[in-house]
Amino acid sequence: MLSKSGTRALISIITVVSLTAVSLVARAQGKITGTVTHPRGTENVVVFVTQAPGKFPAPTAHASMDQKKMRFTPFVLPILVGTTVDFQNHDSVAHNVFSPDAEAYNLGTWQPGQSHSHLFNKLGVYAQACSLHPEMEAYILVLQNPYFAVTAANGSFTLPNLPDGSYEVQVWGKKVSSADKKKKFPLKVEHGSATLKIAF
Ligand SMILES: [Cu+2]
Repeated sequence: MLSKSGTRALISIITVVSLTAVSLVARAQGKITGTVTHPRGTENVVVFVTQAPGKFPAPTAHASMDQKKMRFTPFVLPILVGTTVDFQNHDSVAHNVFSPDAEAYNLGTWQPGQSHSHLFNKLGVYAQACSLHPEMEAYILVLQNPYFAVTAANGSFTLPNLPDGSYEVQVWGKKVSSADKKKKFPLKVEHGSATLKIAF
């Protein structure tokens, strides 16, 4: 028989062992990586799961789109529907933000150091423009689920961990034709892992 303190010690050892096991399992979680090859460029292409089962709560953390050195940064920003984006101005001149897409908004014009926010509640692609600097542009993609990534310059990407199963993946890029944007690529996740080659 164990004494009371012996039992308590044993329980804490079991707790530590099982917590370690849980974190090892989490670490053993695989990776979902891939590459996009497209004749018109592979950088700044959004790779996203078309439809994932379940409902995804709107994130409390805001995403951010900056205006810096007379450019929108990043050029393309994928977000989960329900996300608020903070539009910042880190230049020494005033900037404006508007979009002609979906409900079409104009957030106004504001000074360096200030920011304005917008909540994206509707799926779709929203071109971002500045009425003061017509050469400025960027895109916000409002998506159904949080499983998306933006390609690096060499076309590589890593998707967030997805539950095992079969999915369809699509891409969006400014230079990708509308026919190519409609193409769906199968993605099978097994033991948390998958490798995907998306070639056009
Ligand atoms: Cu501007």
